[in-house]
Amino acid sequence: MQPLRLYVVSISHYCDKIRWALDFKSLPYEKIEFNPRKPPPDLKRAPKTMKKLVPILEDPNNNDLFICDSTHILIYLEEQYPQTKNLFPLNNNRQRIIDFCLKLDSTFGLYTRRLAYLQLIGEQSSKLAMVFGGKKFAWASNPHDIRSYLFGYVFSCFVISRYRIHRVKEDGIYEKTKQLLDDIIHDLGQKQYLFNNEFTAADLTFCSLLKPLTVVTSIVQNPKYHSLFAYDSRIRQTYDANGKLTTDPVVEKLLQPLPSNRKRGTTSWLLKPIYLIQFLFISLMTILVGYFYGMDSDEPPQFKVDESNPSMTVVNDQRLIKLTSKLQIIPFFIRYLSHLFITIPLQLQHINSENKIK
Ligand SMILES: N[C@@H](CCC(=O)N[C@@H](CS)C(=O)NCC(=O)O)C(=O)O
Repeated sequence: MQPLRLYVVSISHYCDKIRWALDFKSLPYEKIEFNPRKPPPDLKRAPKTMKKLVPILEDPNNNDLFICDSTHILIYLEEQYPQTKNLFPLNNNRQRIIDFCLKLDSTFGLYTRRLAYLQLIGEQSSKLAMVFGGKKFAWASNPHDIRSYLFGYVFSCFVISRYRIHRVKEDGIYEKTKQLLDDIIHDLGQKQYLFNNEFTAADLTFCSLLKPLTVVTSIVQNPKYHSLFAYDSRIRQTYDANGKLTTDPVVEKLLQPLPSNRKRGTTSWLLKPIYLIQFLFISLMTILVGYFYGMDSDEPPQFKVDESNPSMTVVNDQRLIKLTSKLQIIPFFIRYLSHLFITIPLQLQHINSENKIK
């Protein structure tokens, strides 16, 4: 059997879900790093209609078939390689497990990603340099390097715009995430697994998509959710022996808890007037930008949904950023830097306020 080819971005929790499934099933594979700005040449062979979102699996043992969307990939692996360990038991619960995974992909996974980005950008945007340049540039793994700060600002603008991090509060993402976590706690009750009293794709999907919440202080520190993180470690210890070995060092570093929030009120009195001027300047810019460009524009998602099989549809929330002329770059940065300095701290305050993290 030839190794399967798995196209990934290393920080993606959806990609890690497939890495985990392939390891669990002991199927041979090679990972190919995907750069959205310069997709790997091999992907040119993929059907034009396929969404260029990873994970993407290419199977050289099946006429170089390409398949995307993590739960669709899990089902494919199960059907194509039935001799491997099972993730969808062949009983009444099979369809329920598939529906459960698809629902988590279209909701929970998108929410945890937005919350983790909000926490990273709001607390230390220079950490984003690690995500996008951590492998190429040594300085990128030091969030205190001035270059990381500058790159962090630039990347933050793209991430805020692409994942609409400035709208987390308005979209009720924190509340929806907590509701989902509460539902899972309720479903799990005293059970070891989500379905069938055995490890299934449902446990694998939930634990994979939970990972970004590791950096979201208000969730991790909430005693209500400790049992869920304990369930996640138990599942990983038993069923993801390779998880620790294969975790990307950048991801590892990124998932390390951030230093607790900067203490407020300790600013030197000499610096206070500078902060005040900065604050007034940014506030003014924010009002102007809001007036001219409409801060709350509610563009619909731009990744087409495959409607050929409605019961298998997966929703995505990314926006494509199209800067067609150099002239558009300036208003783009004015708008999203304003969000970075004004809106994002307010958004972070919203998710931290409940637990009163100081
Ligand atoms: N519903 C998809 C989600 C895929 C997705 O959102 N992939 C992101 C990585 S987490 C991606 O491809 N990002 C690259 C980009 O935004 O260009 C799944 O279950 O696989």
